[in-house]
Amino acid sequence: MTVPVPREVIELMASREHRLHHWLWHEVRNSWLSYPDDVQQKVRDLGWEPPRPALDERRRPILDNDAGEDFLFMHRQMLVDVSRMLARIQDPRYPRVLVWTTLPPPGDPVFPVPPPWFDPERGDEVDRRTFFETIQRLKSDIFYEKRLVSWQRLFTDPAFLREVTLGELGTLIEQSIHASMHNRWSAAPAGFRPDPGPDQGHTIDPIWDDPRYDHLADTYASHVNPVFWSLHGWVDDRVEDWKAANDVYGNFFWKGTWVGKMPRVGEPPEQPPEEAPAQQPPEEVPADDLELQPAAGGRPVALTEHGLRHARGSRVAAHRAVARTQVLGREHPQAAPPGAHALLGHSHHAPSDRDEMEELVKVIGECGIYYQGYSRVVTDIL
Ligand SMILES: [Cu+2]
Repeated sequence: MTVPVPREVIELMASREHRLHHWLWHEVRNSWLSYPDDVQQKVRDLGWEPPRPALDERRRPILDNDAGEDFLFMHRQMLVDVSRMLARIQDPRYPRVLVWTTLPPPGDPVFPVPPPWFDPERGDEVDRRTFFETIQRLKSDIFYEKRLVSWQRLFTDPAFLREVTLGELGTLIEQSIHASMHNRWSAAPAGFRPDPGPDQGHTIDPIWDDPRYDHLADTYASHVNPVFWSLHGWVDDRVEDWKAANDVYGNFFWKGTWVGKMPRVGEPPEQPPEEAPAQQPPEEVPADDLELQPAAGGRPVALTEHGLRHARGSRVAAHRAVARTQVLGREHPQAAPPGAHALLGHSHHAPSDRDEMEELVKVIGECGIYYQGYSRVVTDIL
């Protein structure tokens, strides 16, 4: 993998604050209904109660509470933050997130599928064997052809998108194609991070904060890996497809906007400002350029009318090109709170924010209830 991501972006994503935030966000919304009352109370006291749990007591996905919107919204914020940072750095080798407009097929030179890996720490012998076989299957060509291609077709099909709420769509994507992509493109890590149980002193050892630890199958590390932004770019585009299929526009449609507890510094004003800040005029990009590099991130991109008429490809491509301009909307202060990773740009954050997250790790470590990362792929959800 040779995606030339600027070093400082990787280092920031690898910071302990970002790792803790992403890990905790996934942990509490997935495990909330499995926690005993006293643990729930401690999580609540720390300000991290998820308004919409993602899994029920039996750890099955909840489809009807809009938790899927939280999933889509929170990861959209992460993409916005990375995009903003890339826009600020302006490294010509990696000017913006390389969003996957379609999933890379087997043999893709830029995004090859790393070989399956074996987790020696996992459960008993049977567990380890089963898990290896799952990873092996997710990485196979046949899985791409049989599952990924059909999921991709389904989640981009306007007829299907009209049948589901955005919350249902988010959950279906999260549990199936999203979890599969995380595992499929994950490489063997140098080591397996243990849960913060008693042997770990109920904390996560700082050795796992090394920027090289970017294991795509661990929520403590996945967002450090550039493949994360590419695959979440694909996920994020489904929001725009859903909007197009359902005649929804603008950015005021969100019902699920939970991003975890936000840092206290740089808090936005309670009321949105009277006037939205002046937006930069969209940069015009010729259609051909857009085709060569369909990825767009923090910098607004618009096609000229001429470009739109001549854009090769279908109406869908034209729609996506237009939808991309709405990256502006994503940054509208009324539409979105600062990203979950609003620590970006705030080098002087309050130490208490991190202390709170460390405390929460301890609470979870002591109760010993964990979410099994992305390894639980639900293939029969649809
Ligand atoms: Cu995530």
